[in-house]
Amino acid sequence: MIEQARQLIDGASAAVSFSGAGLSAESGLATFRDADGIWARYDPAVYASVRGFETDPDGVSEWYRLRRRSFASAAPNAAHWALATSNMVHVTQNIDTLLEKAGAESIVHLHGVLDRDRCHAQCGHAEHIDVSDPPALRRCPRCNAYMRPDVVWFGENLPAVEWNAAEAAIDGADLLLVVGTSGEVWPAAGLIHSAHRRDIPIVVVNADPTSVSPLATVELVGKAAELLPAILGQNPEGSSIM
Ligand code: BV8
Ligand code: ZN
Repeated sequence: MIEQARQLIDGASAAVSFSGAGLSAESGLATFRDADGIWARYDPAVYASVRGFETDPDGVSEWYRLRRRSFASAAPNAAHWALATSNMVHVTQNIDTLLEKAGAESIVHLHGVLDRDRCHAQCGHAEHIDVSDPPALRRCPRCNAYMRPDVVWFGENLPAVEWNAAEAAIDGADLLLVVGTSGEVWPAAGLIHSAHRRDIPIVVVNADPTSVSPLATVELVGKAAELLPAILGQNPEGSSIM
């Protein structure tokens, strides 16, 4: 299976990676839907939704403050390094910047990033955040609405620029590498289905089978930090075997 995956990837000239929380799990960042995942402790309908924030802006801001601090100490794992040294376009649902830290170039964050705040009233004001020293709930200096993490909450549209870039990447891809996602969040998950309709090879790397499994040309069940270096032709330190 690893050999088959490697051959498919070696034969591609416009491969795209599509990743979720499982890519960053071995960097110590909790996933969403695993038993010890974030949503097991915090209901996403409350903590990652507009209604949740407007009901309890301080509680949601404090939750993101905790997550920001945990992001500050996280480092890329071998899976990030392996992806970074491939010349793929990286479409990710993750709001961490571990792919950037591993030196990956073309990255599309479908659900935003955690090192930026924006005005909740969308007046246009946004600020970079030092995740090692995250601020508490505060007002927008321009229009006085609340500032909130520049991430996409349930019930919010995805940013048009990123969505269009992701669709264009999938439309031009000749292979899709899906890593560490349960494929349950839409419209992001729909990108995997679009690739499947285009009949391009889909390599899935995931710790468990998911609803995406039937779409896979090859599915490798296991840890991304072990499997990605193997199928992208590097040893775990990230240097090429070739
Ligand atoms: C929208 C950002 C239009 C913030 C997140 C009913 C049916 C279908 C859809 C809907 C529905 N009702 C509502 C919807 C739409 C909704 C949705 O999809 N809901 C689902 C859950 C039912 N979507 C939306 O609301 C989206 N917006 O549709 O806009 C609109 C406008 C107005 C009104 C209505 C609609 C916005 C969705 C974005 C939400 N934002 N997060 C934050 O992060 O704090 S969601 C969150 O889920 C993250 O972004 C995360 O990335 C994403 C997906 O989760 P995964 O990354 O896949 O993580 P998960 O834990 O699920 O899976 C991890 C996998 O890794 C597991 O399979 C595990 O086995 C594997 N793994 C673990 N360890 C490893 C590993 N694999 C390899 N190696 C390991 N070591
Ligand atoms: Zn504002």
